[in-house]
Amino acid sequence: GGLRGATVIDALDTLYIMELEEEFQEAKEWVEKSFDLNVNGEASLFEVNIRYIGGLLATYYLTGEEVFKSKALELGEKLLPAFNTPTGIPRGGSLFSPCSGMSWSWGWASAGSSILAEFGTLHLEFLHLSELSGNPVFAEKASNPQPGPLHPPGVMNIRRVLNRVEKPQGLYPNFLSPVTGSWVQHHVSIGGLGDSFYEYLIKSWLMSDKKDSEAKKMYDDALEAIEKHLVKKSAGGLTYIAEWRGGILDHKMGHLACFSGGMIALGAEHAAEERRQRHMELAAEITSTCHESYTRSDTKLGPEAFRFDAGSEATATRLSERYYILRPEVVESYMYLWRLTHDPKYRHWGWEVVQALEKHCRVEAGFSGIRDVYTTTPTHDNMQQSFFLAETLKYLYLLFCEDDVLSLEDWVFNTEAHPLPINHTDFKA
Ligand code: DMJ
Repeated sequence: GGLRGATVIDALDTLYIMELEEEFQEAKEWVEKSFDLNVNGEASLFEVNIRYIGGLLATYYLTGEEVFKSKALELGEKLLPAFNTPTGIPRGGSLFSPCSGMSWSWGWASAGSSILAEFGTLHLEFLHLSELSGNPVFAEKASNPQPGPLHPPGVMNIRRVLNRVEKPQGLYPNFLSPVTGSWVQHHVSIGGLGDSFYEYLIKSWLMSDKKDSEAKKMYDDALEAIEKHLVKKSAGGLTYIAEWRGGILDHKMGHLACFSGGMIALGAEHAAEERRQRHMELAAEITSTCHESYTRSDTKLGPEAFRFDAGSEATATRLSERYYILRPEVVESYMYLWRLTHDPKYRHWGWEVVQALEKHCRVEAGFSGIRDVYTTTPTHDNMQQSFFLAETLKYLYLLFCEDDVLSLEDWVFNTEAHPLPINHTDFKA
């Protein structure tokens, strides 16, 4: 698609971790010789950040090879104009053209609004860009560089805007005006459009070696509101997280929302005793519900969205929601839950996914998404999403590795599963 080389760059750290040396060298060579920042076409700020910058940064930290660091920094610089809005919050679907260094957004992407999961999923990478370059501009506005244009505010400003705006019942709606800094409509979701914003709050705190208490408080408050208003139990006893539309619940969970089992477990690890136990249970229950969405299908792969209404329990009710595009969120939660509990069921569940992928998604040239998980002879969509190599296969691999391979003590995974080091106090040394 528009993201030229996304699969190569998204896969770099997976190749390295899996010790696929030949393939890694080939990919590295591609980055050195063919990843031309000036002719790379157009991509959204979010995609460029999580795929290209995240992948390059992680590979730099794993290998120490300068080429990955310098390409990541170069890209970071080119993204800065996207922050040039009245509030400093990038517009939704912000397009970025490395050639001109300009950014703009398609009107249709979000009718000019900013999307929570997009502007809320920059923090981890941008803090590393500032740390690596010694240039505060990515994190905060640099102090009046003279001469030259005034820099827009960096990524820390996004939090300030979010802390100022009133949250309905403590919840964060998915669309915000980049002009006024207020919410545009009241749709709340822990799945698509919202998801990685919550993930980046708890991971910002972890990445700072637990110093970023503002991020932790924002995460705790957001999760409390989610528990209070969105967490529900179905008639059949399955725990799920519903969506919220101006106060009305939509009893649906997207595949994307299944990452939350892992996130809540990760946060629970570091919570006070009473919360810790409650959140670990919640994480395990959500993960089990997502597993049910897989086991209740004919392919043993889960649909894009599943519902808990009109008699349905963790199954898709609409034709348009029956597809599976090699998404990682369910195995992501298995990996976290395995590492944090060592309950062998998570490895069993992961193995079920491996077998289903082999059976239904493997094609001659790689793996493909399928159009309907509720048939034993699904048709392929002829697409191998870049996150399949970046995330799905990496999380499956880590599920069966020893805990010290990319230990959760030392690394946080960005939302595309690219590992970034936790900033231990002796990190520089
Ligand atoms: C990935 O690109 C990222 O994890 C993103 O945050 C949402 N999910 C997709 C894969 O499903």
